[in-house]
Formats: sequence, C-alpha cells, structure tokens
Amino acid sequence: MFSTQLELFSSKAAASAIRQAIRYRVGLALHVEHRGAEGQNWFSEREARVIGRSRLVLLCCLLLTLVSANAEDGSQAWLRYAPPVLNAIPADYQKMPAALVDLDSSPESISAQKELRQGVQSMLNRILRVETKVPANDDAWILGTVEEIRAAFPEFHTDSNKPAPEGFSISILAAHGHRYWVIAGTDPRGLLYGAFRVLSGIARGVSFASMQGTQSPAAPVRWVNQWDNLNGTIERGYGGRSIFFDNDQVRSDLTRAGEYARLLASIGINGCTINNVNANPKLLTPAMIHEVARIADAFRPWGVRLSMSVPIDAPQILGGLDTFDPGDPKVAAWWREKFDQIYAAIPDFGGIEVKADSEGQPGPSKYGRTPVDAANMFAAALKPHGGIVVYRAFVYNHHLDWNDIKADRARAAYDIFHPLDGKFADNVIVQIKNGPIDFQVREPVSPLFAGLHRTNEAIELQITQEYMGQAHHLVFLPTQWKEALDFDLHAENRSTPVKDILSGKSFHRPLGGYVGVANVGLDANWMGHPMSMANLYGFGRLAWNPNTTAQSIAEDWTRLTFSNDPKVVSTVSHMLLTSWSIYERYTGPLGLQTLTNITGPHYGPAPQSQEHNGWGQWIRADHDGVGMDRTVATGTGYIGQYPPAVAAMYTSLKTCPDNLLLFMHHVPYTYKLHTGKTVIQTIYDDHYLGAQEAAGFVTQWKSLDSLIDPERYQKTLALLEYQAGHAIVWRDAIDRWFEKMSGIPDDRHRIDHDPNRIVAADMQLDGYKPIDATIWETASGGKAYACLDQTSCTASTKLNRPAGWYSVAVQYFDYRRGVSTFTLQLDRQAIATWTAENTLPGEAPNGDTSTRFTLHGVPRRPGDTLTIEGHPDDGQPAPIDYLEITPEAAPAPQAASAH
Ligand code: GCW
Repeated sequence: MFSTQLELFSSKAAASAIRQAIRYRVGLALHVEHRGAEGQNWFSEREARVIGRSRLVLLCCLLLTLVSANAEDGSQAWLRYAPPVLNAIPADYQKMPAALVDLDSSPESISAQKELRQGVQSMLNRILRVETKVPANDDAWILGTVEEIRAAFPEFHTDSNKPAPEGFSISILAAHGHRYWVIAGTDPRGLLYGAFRVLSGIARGVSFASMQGTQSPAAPVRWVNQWDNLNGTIERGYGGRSIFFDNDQVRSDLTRAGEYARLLASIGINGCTINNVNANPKLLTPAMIHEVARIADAFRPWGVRLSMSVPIDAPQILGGLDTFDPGDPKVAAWWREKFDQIYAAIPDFGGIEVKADSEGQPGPSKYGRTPVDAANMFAAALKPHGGIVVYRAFVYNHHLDWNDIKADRARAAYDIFHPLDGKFADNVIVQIKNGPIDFQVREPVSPLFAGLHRTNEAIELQITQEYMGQAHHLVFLPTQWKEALDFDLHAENRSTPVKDILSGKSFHRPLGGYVGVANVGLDANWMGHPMSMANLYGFGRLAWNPNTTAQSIAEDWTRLTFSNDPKVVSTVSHMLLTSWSIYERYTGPLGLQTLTNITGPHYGPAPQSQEHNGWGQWIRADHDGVGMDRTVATGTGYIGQYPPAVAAMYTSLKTCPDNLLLFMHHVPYTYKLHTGKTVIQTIYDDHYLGAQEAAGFVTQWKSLDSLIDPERYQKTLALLEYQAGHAIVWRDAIDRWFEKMSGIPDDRHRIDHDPNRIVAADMQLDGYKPIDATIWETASGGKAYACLDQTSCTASTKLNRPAGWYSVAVQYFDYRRGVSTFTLQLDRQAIATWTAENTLPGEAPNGDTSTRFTLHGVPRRPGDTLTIEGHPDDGQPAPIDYLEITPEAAPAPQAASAH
C-alpha cells in the first residue's frame, strides 16, 4: 500500500494536488517522501513538514490525485471551453461550417486554427475539418489577413471600417452560393485575436451574427511585466515561483510560458517583459540570451513579443568597462553590440524596460545625466532592429526628509520628467504609474500624463495585488483602472481623458499604451486567488478597449471562468464590482492610501509605518488632524502640477472629492465632509461598514454552492472567510489607532467594546504568556498570548450565556514559518482542530499574521467551559488574541470554516 502511494507521488500533478490540499485544507493528511524521482523538490520545506507530520488516510490522496486530472484547478482560466449552459444555443450555430481554411499559415494563424478546432469541439461537440483550399461545394470558416482574403474573394470588403494594425473583422460572406464565416486580421496577430473573440462569443452564447464587426486595439503597446528573478522567486508575486526561471537558469520545461502566452493572446496582449525591473545583469550574458530565446519561441505562436528589463550599469558590471555613463561612446557601443546579440537570437525581440535612479537602482544621475540621455542611448541602439525603450517614470528619492513639510514624493515624476518633454527619441515610451505614489488603494491620476505632450506615454497598472491583499483578499481592480482611464485631465483646456492620451489621440503620438505588472507564477491557478485572474483578464480588455465597462468585464469573466448561469453571473460580478470600494473602506478611505506596513510586506494594517521614514507615503496624522497638504498656497504644491481646471477642483475644499480629501489636504478630524459627517467618524464608520461588507462576500458566495465546481468553490470560500476575518483585523487596528491619535471616541462606542469578545488576558491561562504585539493596535491591549517553551498551553473561559447555538471565532496569529496546532474544546471535549499553516508574510504577532478560525453551530449551556489548546511548532508559539462568541439563529449548514 505504502509503495503504491510513493509511486503516485512521483508525478508533479500529484504533488500539486497535495499542495492544494495542504493550502486549502481538504482534510488530507498523509505520510510521504517529498522528493520527486529526479531528486527535484516539489514541496517547500514547510509543505513537507505538514505532510510529514500527518499520518492519516492515504485513500483521500489517491482519490484527490485521480480527481485532479480533470479538476477545475483554474489553470485554464477564462479559456475553459466548457459547453455553454444556456437556455438556448444561438440558432445560427446550426449553420456553422464544418470546413476550415487557413489562408495565412503564419505561426499565429496556426494557433488560431488549432484553437478554433479545440474550442468548437469542446464547447459545441462539432469537429472542424481543415482544408488546404476553399472547398468548391461547401460552406467554410476562412482565416486570413485582409489581403489574403481579398485575393481569394474579390467581393470581400472591409473598407468602410478597416481594422487598424493588429485589429480584425468578423463577417459572413456570401459567395459562389456558399456562406463563409470569415475572420480577417489586418495581420496574423489580428487574425489570432479575432479567433479568440469568436471563441469567447461561443462560450458566452453570443450568436455568430452579432459577433460580426471590426475591432482594433486602442494602443500599440499592450504589455505585461513580470517581476521574475533569475533564482525563480517573483518580487510581489503571489502565485508561486517563476514560470521562466529557476536556479539562475531558464527552466527546461517552458510549457507554462507557452500557456501563459496563449492566455495573453486571448485578451490581446502583445508583449511580455520576463524579468524584474530591479534587473539582474546576468540575463544579458550570451549563455542566458541563448536560453531566453527558448522563452521567445514559446511566446511566438501567440504573437507575444518578448522584452527584458535591463540594469543600466550592465556595461560596467558585466562588460568590465570602467563606466556606465550613457554619454560615453564606449558604453553606447557596448549596448549596440548587446542588442545585436539579442536580435541574432530573438529576431522579434520587443525592446527593454528600464528602472533607473529609483529605489537604489543605478541611474544616469551618477554621471550628471538625465533620463533622456539614458533612454536615447538605448533607443539609438534598438532603433535599427525596430525595438523600443520603455523608460519608467517611477523615479524618486526614497530618503526624503519627513520633517520637511514641503517634501513630497508625489511630485517627483512630474518634477523630473516634465522638463524633458519633447526630448525623448521616437522609439521611447515613458511608463507612468496610474497614480503619483505607488499603486495605493486610492490615488489621483498622475499629473504627468498631462505634462508630456511631445513624448510617448504608457500607463503602468499593477495587476498583482501588492497593496491590495496579496491574493488573500478579493479585490477587482478594473473598477479602479476605469476611473483612472476615464479621468479627464483637461490639458490645454480641452478634453483629454487619460485613455486618449495613451492611445496617442490627445497629443498625436505614434506610440503608447498599457503595461500591467502581472506576476503570474507556477501555481495551477496562476495568481493564487481564483478571483485574481479577473484582474489580468480585465487589464487585457481595457488595454484593447478602455471604453469597456467594468461591469461587462466582470460579467464576461464570470461567464467564461465559472458559468453562464444567471445567478452565478449576477452574484460573482456583483462581488467583483463592489470589492475595490469595500477594500478601500476597511483599509484606507478618504485618500489615506492603503495604511499598510510600507516598510514591511505591504500587507496588514500598520498606519504608523507611513510616517517618519524616507519613503514619502505620509499621511501626516497628529492629535488635531490628518492628511497631506498638497495645495500650492500652503502645502507641497503638488496640486499645481495639474492643468488649471483639475488643480482648481482639488484646491477648493468645496470641490475636492471626499475620497481624495486627505490626499490633497490636511484637515481637523472634526472637519465635515460633503456627506455632513466628520472625517473621524467617517473613518470609524467606513471600517465597520467595510468589514461587514467583506463578511457579506461569504454569504453571497455560499448562495452559489452547487452552481460552482467543488474545487474552486471550496478554495474561494476558504479565502473569502479568511478575508472577512482579516477585514475585522484591519477595522480594529485602524480605528484603535485613529481613536488614540485623535482622542475622539467613536460616537457609537464600538472600538474595543465588543460584547461578545473575551480577550486572552481575561481567560484562565495555563502556560500562555503575554508578549507584545509588534504593532500595538493589531492585538487586544497590544498583547498576544504565546505558548513559549512548552509543548502545549491552554486558555479557558466559563461563560454564563443563555443556552442556545453560537458561533465561536478564535483570533490567533499564523506566522509564515511553523505550523502550530489548535484545538477548541467545549467542556474538555474537542469540537474542532486546525493548524496555522497559511502563507502569510510575517513572523510575529501583528496585522499581517492575525487570523480567525470560526466554528458555527456550537451548542452552549450556561456554565460551559470553552478552552483553546495550542501546540507550538518550529518557532511559532501558537499565539492567540481572543474568542468571540456570537449567538446564531440556528446551526448553520456549514459546520466549520477555517483560516
Ligand atoms: O511598489 C514598489 C514595490 C517594489 C517595486 C517598485 C517598482 C520592483 O514595492 O517591489 O520594485 O514598486 O515599481 O519598481
């Protein structure tokens, strides 16, 4: 029996199934070697420990392994090609041609052809027959470029609405007594995008007739950035290790790179930067370039061009020159030669990303040079090959003086780049983060978009949820991005929405576009949270057409990812569409930014960390008031960087929107918003409301039980329950902090007056000892209770509550290392056991690690004793905070839920 199990584990699929089971608590426990046959480590040490520790049923894992072959693990994302469950299949599908002719035969058209055959067979159970010529006596699908189709069918016209480069037209052509379903691309990429559009239509039950029309992308540059390191880690990646690199090499198996490119192509993305903008020069060695060419090969069938981030000091570090001065001819010659080498290996190489003079990265300032000097040097070397330079405007001093009331990081990009407008070469694009700080939950649009009229511009959006819950929280970002793209900057006193600036329309620029930091990883579902892929999907849709509404993105994604069932579509899209505002409410409302630990992992609450440091994400809260004064008259002058109409709106307290008030102004806590409520009471109320709304996600999701496949249902449920608990951590921490800072109590006296809460300090403790929570506001009374130097500890409480059913929540801390075990006992009888094995970013009791386990339907009689028993593990001392015991109307159908 045991050896059979070991054989099972010598497959990666089995390893991944087990990993999912560990991560999402599928009640699995087993005993197994954690090394693969070829000596490769499939499990992290922590996962291996969980496996090693458990000794239960092997059958479970056998079942799991068998099931996983067909399981909905999220790997297919929105390209599942599941048979569409619809009331009625569109009538014109009956007339779908069986023959398929590809007039183009480029790598992209071969992909399109394969994809159509696969999708039609999988969704409609119809096999398409590939023909080499247009059949004389049959209807047919025709794939080709506009020119190729016109050559075969002189009657084919797209002139009235001609697709632009990379665009396509879908039409039905009647000729020779037959009907041809035509997908015509301006070029092979356009053709491929057209095929994907048809398949998305079929999956959503759209008739072929209504798919007809012409579409063109809004901008030529639609790229993703991956912040992958050569050692296989990913900066700010939450979906596992790099799909490209491992151990300072390009992975031998690039299957996932190809699958990623397919996903990207399906939403119109045409470029991918494969490595961290904090770039490692090793990627530029001849051996690595040779290896990287294999990634480009995996991308090519999908029309995705590969690009690289390069460190500006490579000529010195790698090339042995005594300088990397962009003004030095030998430096320029080094880069020319380097790009020649790259193009010899990757003829369709897209270009480079440059992060320089930013957060410790070397830059041209070392030699008294500007970003123009650096960017134009690269541009000249890339130009003969058709490559572009994407130069990031994320350049700022991270050693700002907090005591200087005029210092302001938000000003940096405009101050540095605006004077350089008109000086960048034509194949340079300046890449600007959507807001002036750094992907915070709420920021105004960067004024630099309006500050460059003679420079190509791209917006940088962060798809990976660095400041947005790191794939532990559901946060749908297209809602946020839409606000930025639609924002009218009124440059030159005329209408100039950001989306028109990016497309080149506002200032007549030839290049421009969209760059999204995606950071997918090797996890089966790419990004960690099943809902996070809605952000990648939404990024692609907006880069293609920024006029797409967030609602249609949410609905389409839900249909493609889960189901066309109307209840699923309305529930999931409602959850998605409300999630950003909810996250904003329980983290940092009123323009306070994310209020997370900015000197740490950017995850849990830590408002004080915003102040007294050089990073400049300050909120300037004191006893009397809060907010950064960014006005011209009395503040940092940042508002003056906007065109006059926008500057006037932000300057006046009357017109400054409440949701950016504290980004723009410093006001007393008692200042009344447009709602009539004070700033401080709004902070309190928003946090209570946000936490309540986050709990609502759980209820909404539970209404879909039976309508979603069990694997994704359970995984999402566990995450949403965790999020609901963590939203309470956020609420309590931020409200406590502001109450202490302002000295103004909540007018509803909720803060630290939780009638159902019993804090560990008030319990009978055996072995548990108080330790300081490293951020006081993230634990009751600033203390966690830890089980130190013992094998187990208990905390008990006797409660005289009326008899009835209750839910019992245990608030504990789950460090990244160690897997403590907890047992909850009712009158010494174990009623639940769970382990602290989430992968949260912290090693101490604080807002990153505070976690909740909730058990529903607990019966209680007056005088019962509730006991938490903690068993520490590997430096994680089973720390606890409090119990919360809430009456329940009746035992909930779901008995236990853990995180
Ligand atoms: O937000 C910050 C991130 C860094 C990142 C940097 C950037 C790649 O915390 O991890 O570095 O932005 O955008 O360059």
